[in-house]
Amino acid sequence: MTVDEIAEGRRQAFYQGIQPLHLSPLWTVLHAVVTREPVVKEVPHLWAWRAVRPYLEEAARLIGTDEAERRVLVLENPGEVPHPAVTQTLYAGLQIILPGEVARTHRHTANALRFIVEGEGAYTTVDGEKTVMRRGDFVTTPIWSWHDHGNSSDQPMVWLDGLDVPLVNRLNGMFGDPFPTEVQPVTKAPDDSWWRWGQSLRPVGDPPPQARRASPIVNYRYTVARAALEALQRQGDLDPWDGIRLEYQNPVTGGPALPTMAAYLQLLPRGFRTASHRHTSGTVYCVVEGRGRTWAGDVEMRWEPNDVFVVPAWMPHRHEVLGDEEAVLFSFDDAPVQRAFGLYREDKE
Ligand code: 1HN
Repeated sequence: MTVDEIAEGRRQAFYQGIQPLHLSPLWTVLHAVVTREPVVKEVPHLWAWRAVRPYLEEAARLIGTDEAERRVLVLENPGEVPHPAVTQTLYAGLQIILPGEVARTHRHTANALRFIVEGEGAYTTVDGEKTVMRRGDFVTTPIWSWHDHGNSSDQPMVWLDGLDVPLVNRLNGMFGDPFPTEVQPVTKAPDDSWWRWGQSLRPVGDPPPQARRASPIVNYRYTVARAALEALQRQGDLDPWDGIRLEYQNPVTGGPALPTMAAYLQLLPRGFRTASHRHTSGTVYCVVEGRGRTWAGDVEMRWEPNDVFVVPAWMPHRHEVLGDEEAVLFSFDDAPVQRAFGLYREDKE
């Protein structure tokens, strides 16, 4: 045996010796712990509406909301993530609710957002404010708010749910409660929060801004956000990486709509090709209008309306609009968490 082999043998014996004490050497793994840049195990993926929609319908035949509580098909990242999850920190799912159904009231410490993909006329009630939703509306359900859904229209409704469940679970922060009754009482007028906080006005006597880490606005209407994009498009003011991208703002703080998740509506003009960039936040996109393709790393994802796709953290990505229409994309990410702890970075090409 060489001197090196003898030394290695003594080390191996040492590692085995300390194992029963639940000790391990850092020096054998340090290079895998402190990497030059993030090692991201989630992968890009697209869920095509055309492929998924029939299974939502079938799910609706198989189970009612009374039994399921929330009838959702989870968008599971094919890479390595703590399931259910679409990225290391974010959860996404498609929820379907049929005419006459109710998804009973509960609350939890996970923050939730919804983006309406199909249908018109179902409602969500959030802490006493009932909002009737339409395609393209963006609805917030912040941490610990009571929420229930119902469909009193004559058509199914489908929306994209986005939650910070994987993050909350990693932090051992998940708590949840059922409400005493299936449907919570409606105590506020329709669009109450929109009139109270959504007009660059704020109720006198409101708690200080820092007390509202989540946006008080329940429903950010598509008609409003879309009109803003249209007005900006007319000015031709395009960001090379994002086209025209607006963030749904918490009007009280100027910060993100939810403490852990930011949401955006973005317009890419007809034929537009963005430059490539990457950032430490992972992003989930939902196509509202138009068609095109997105490259994330070397994966090409072709999209059309209602498709959902995920771009992992730190992966270079760019978009291209195809056909003769402009494109509108909704998206949400975990940038607020990244920023809160000084972790956010962006690389532009
Ligand atoms: C939830 O409460 C809803 O309220 C949807 O619609 C999806 C996924 C995980 C945990 C809670 C909802 C959810 C969820």
